[in-house]
Amino acid sequence: MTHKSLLYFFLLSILPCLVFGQKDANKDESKVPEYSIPDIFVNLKGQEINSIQDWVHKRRPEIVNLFEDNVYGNMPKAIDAINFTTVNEDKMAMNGMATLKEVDIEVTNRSKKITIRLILFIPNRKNQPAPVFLLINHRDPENIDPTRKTKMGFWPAEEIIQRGYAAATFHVKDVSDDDKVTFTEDILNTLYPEELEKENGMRGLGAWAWGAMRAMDYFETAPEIDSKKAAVIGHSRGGKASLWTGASDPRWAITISNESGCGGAALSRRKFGETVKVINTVFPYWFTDNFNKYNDNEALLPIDQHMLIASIAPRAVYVASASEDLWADPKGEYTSLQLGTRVHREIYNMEGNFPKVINAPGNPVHLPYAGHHIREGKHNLTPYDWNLFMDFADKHYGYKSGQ
Ligand code: GTR
Repeated sequence: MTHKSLLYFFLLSILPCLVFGQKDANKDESKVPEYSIPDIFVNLKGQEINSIQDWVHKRRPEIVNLFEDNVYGNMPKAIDAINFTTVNEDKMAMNGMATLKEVDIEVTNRSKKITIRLILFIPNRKNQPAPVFLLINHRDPENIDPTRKTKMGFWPAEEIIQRGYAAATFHVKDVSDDDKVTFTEDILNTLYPEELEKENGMRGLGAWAWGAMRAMDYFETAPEIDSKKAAVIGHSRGGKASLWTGASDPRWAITISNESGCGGAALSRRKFGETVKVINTVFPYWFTDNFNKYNDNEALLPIDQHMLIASIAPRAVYVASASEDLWADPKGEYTSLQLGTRVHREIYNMEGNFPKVINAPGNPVHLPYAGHHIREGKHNLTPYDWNLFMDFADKHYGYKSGQ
């Protein structure tokens, strides 16, 4: 790591402690309050949901709307034009292993434009369209260096290519800066300014998910990519956005959340580690304004995060945690995965179940429709995590590495 990225990393990790005191957060299981969570299988009209029909037409759209109104904000659909321009191509990238494409995704709405730079490595060995992993990158751009002079474990693009997958990523700054003040730049001020006026309007995390969807728009046009085998992945705040992407856009075959915690995979009602109030106070620009109503009032939420996972069904979902990352509540993430994937099992009759109690580190659980692992160590996205995500994708796609 360079000095700059070390400093960035350091500031990112201590900022919440300075502002809100991670030390004061509840990290004691015995202090988790009694809570009861909303039932996935009963809709707002009180009807029982027990068929695929009802899930697809009644309950899933209702849940996605509840998340829009109360958590992540409206997801604008209006786009007047979208254009893709390859601005750089290197057919001999990574010592000939891959083709690098840097693609400008230009989106126009009401004559205003924004551009997202997609970085994409495609394996050269393949003679069929490659399945792809898209990383929503919120960390320093050197983590996704297209020149590969800097290589970071956060995005081990060489390993992804070696395993036969295309490696794609974009920086969230292209859609909405990860900053209290400047988050409105790019899509919010330019394409959808009306969102900023609404109490349920799009904010930062929603904008990042919107950006991931535009990458999918590109994959659908790219002959080298198998867009039906696309995984969206994010770490931490990026993992909150990746879950929201997979929940609201059914084009993703696999949705992966790495240590996404509060507002991501973890159940809000457990109040373990980061809470709704803390996250809304420290990051007021991530969630829609309505989410503030639930500060210290989680019981009032018409949803909890297990329903975000449920909204991904029947498509695959993977939740990963780290043993020392109590701020993100590994148990809350796991419980939410167990509960949310009831839709896979009970509506879609998919095989396999998660163990009752979270497995120890080193024992990933890879079911046909969902995966989980807990890594020994601290909050981070590492090659260890990536390799497990690829193991899961191999199995899920029935796809052999390096094929
Ligand atoms: C923390 C924040 C978490 C998580 C994390 C990250 O400061 O409290 O919700 O998103 O940042 O993105 O690494």
